[in-house]
Amino acid sequence: MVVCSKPALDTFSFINDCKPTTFVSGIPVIDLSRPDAKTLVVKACEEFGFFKVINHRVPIEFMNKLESEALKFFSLPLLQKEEAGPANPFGYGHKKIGPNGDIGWIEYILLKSNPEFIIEKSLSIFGENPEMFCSAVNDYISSVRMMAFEILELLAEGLGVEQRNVFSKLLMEEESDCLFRINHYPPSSEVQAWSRPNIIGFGEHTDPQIISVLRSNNTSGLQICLRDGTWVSVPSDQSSFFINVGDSLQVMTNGRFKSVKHRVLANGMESRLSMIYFAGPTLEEKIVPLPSLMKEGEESLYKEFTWCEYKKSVYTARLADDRLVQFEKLSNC
Ligand code: GA4
Repeated sequence: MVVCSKPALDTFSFINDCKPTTFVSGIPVIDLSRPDAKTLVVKACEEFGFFKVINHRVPIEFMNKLESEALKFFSLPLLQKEEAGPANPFGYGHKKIGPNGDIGWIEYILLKSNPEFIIEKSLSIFGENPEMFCSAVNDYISSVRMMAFEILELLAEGLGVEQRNVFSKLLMEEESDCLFRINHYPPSSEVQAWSRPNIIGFGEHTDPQIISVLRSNNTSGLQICLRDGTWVSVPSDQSSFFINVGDSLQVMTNGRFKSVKHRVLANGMESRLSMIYFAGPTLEEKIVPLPSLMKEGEESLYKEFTWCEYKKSVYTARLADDRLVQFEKLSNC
């Protein structure tokens, strides 16, 4: 668990300037078994860049098993957690997020999502007994990956694109750059939450990939930013998934969908545990608007770039930076 002495807390950021409204009914909820799911996902991506998914067919046992393995991992002594390697970017990290000075009230493990990589990391952490952790992560990822395919195919259908797998095929490539992250936000009551409310767990940012699939335990903390700039709290729901539109999908839809700015506050009495699957394409993939989505005469809002180029710029930026700006055609950057 992250141990922060009181003076160390001064280096963390706090939110003072927002009055989040909790809105339970406002967040789009998509029942994947409904025949109109394809229309609803498109609407949700246009209006929020974010939605909740129910009836997803990911077995609850996979979610529970991974949660309990993750909690076991985070309760290990710091030295053993560090056996997973420092998060540069893959491995175990605490407080530091990314390479450019962002910090949060958090510890995490960031992994490539392919089974070989998971086996390697599990071995370095758990030595002779890596099986439980390894199988929990792999079972969970393979099931969530199928759901991600389904959602991306619904999106293509809802957008009226003939090629149903136009987005999902990007993740199906063997070399696709999908990541998996488990975040643990320890209780901030340890450091007198009453006097320092709203500690930033994970600062505001958009996800660079196509979509991200998030599942958390029943501790709230996630907030999304609406189009009008209002921050709203997302009520937690451990049996559902939350989908974020990422920067790449914004570009592929030529701005029709917007990647959602989000953040996590760690001001609770209980720890928050979240697991996020980041669906990215191969490094060589060109991130460009789908020609079939362009109306007659419509031009791309963005300069052409590959996922590899975008990633490079992502890792030279700060978490909160608007990283797409430099790829916009009208930009002077
Ligand atoms: C945000 C989304 C994913 O968690 C992540 C993050 C990455 C990291 O933690 O290494 C980044 C962040 C994320 C975007 C800006 C850069 C890179 C931290 C950071 C400051 C794994 C990703 O792909 O981009």
